[in-house]
Amino acid sequence: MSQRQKFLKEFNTLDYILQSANNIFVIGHSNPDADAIGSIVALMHFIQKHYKANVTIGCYDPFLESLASIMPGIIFENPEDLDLTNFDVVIGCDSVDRGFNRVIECVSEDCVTIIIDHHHDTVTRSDLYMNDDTYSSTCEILYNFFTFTQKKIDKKIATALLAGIIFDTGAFQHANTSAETLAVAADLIKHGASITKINTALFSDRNIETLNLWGRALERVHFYKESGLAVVAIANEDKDGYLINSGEMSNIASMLTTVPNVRAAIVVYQFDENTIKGSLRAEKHGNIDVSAIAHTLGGGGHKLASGFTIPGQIITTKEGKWQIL
Ligand SMILES: [Mn+2]
Repeated sequence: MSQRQKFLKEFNTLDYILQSANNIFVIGHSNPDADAIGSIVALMHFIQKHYKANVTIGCYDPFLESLASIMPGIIFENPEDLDLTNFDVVIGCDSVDRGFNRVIECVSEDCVTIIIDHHHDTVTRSDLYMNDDTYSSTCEILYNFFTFTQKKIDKKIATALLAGIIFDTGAFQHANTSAETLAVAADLIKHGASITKINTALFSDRNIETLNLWGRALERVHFYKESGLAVVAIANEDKDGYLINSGEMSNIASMLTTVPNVRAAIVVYQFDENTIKGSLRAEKHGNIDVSAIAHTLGGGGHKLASGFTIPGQIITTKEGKWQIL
């Protein structure tokens, strides 16, 4: 593992920029996850608490309502609805190639651009650049900035940061969970963040019907040791008349990637009578690009999360195997 960057010089500059800024826009990536949302919400609260600048947060997609119980009253502005030339500072948090890259093309010439990220393959660049993939999450980098300034963290800030950390570490199960990550989480709990409330919010879309379906599906997951792939198919008869929701299926795939040695998971399911969908998720450090697999089936997405839709039927054989007709 490479040496972790401390960003002390950058943090000093960032603190100075925030002190002199008037109008700041903080943006998370499209189709935002809890790290993108947690980081921009935490940064908004921190700026409002300690600096005089105006702060707007947003994303090209809406706020996840499932997180409203832990981050109440949050409203995202869509950059398309804003005059981006009004901002003197724009900050992109987490996976900045998915949204922030578009924002920086529309800002005024003297606007200061800032990136805080933990994705090694990022191509978007900025005036002030803090990106290091040895951090579990963007929220963990932000925590270090907040403590560097010696300005106070309150319960709202701690909750938003811990939500991002819990989400990006798969609840502290992925290999990106370092001793530092756990120390940060412990401190955020001391500041009032609740692991229980965060976990409930992150997994609030689960219900008994979903869990029953998961049970039937999980019984038959096949793990291919050589490739590190976990694969499962859900045929019509497994659904027991239950109307499948695609989000639930991608949750199964995500959960499978938290199992040790699983590098990627593929969940194939009968969506309706003649449509099969697939949900693919890769473990962050597993070095598998699942979008390449999805592409071969006409689908798409990202390296870590993608999907496809094909016509056909999943047939379960007597031996408990399955095939697509
Ligand atoms: Mn992240």
